[in-house]
Amino acid sequence: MKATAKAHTNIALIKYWGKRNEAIILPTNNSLSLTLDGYYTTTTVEFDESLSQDQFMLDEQIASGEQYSRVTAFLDIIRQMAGKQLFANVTSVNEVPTAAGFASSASGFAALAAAGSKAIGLHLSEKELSRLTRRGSGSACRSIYGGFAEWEMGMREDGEDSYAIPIAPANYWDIRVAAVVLSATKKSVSSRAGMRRTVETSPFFQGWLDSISYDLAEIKQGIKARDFQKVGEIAEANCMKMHATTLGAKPPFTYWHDTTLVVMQKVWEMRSQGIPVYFTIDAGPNVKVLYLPEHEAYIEQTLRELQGVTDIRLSKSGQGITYI
Ligand code: 2P0
Repeated sequence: MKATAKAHTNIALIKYWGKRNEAIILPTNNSLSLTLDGYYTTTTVEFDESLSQDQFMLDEQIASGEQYSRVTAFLDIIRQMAGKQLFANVTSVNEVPTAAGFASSASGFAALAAAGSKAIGLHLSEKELSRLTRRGSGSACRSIYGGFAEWEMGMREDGEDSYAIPIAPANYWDIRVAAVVLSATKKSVSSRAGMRRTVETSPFFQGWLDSISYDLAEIKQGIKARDFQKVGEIAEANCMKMHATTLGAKPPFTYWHDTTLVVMQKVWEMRSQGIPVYFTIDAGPNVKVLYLPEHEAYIEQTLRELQGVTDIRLSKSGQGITYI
């Protein structure tokens, strides 16, 4: 009744932004991501008849509050699926530095779903595992797969058709991502709250939704042809549209800081000099820069010299779920 799984985080190139059902996490649009090799969570789950409640150790500390309640609520789903009323010992170790601005919830829930479902004796297919993982955190359902993955939003109210599918494995194409760490630390609107406010109040939200099918079709063509310029252009434009929805919200908000714009402008400047380099930004101020290996040294050096940039973390395409 014990299992250990490792899952990597992912960066969305076509963003998940908006829910049609918050309780079971159903999105308003498909999204597409690249799983990253450097950032992962390793989780062990052991169901134990002698326990009277779940225990959750995160990075060698006893977790409480929202972190604990999200884990127990997720274990409840696993218990219900298995028809077993057993509590569990959960131990998670994150190798997702929060400073780099990657969500540990993606790797965290993917690892928890994989370890938890295996430990309790469920034999889930990858599709079933992705669908389960979605209930913990939406973006996590894409981390079941390595390389490029697409989360199909589905149409059903019960979420049975909302899960990720693999698009191309990690070794298909060596695309690199540099996470630009900024010194700014001001706490921003959480992605859950930001999504909700945007869906409910932004007149730009419909425009965002209307643009998704074109962006998805184009980026998938770009991936198929290994056309970096096409993939980069679409990913950057999609990110800009997502962030534009927040400016139209009531009250308006943005995840960008002054240094966010400095990095964006530097990427545009390098591009004007003929270097194929693009960016994407999630629900935070940090910028993720996309490039090909041959430009790594120059891009890293250029970004490091910017004022307000404290670190650059380089990453490659990563693997899907593994069991240890
Ligand atoms: C994404 N983000 O596609 C988008 C882009 C942030 C910006 O998924 O409420 O933590 O747990 O489903 O997955 C962040 O939202 O939200 C996110 P929940 P999640 O990666």
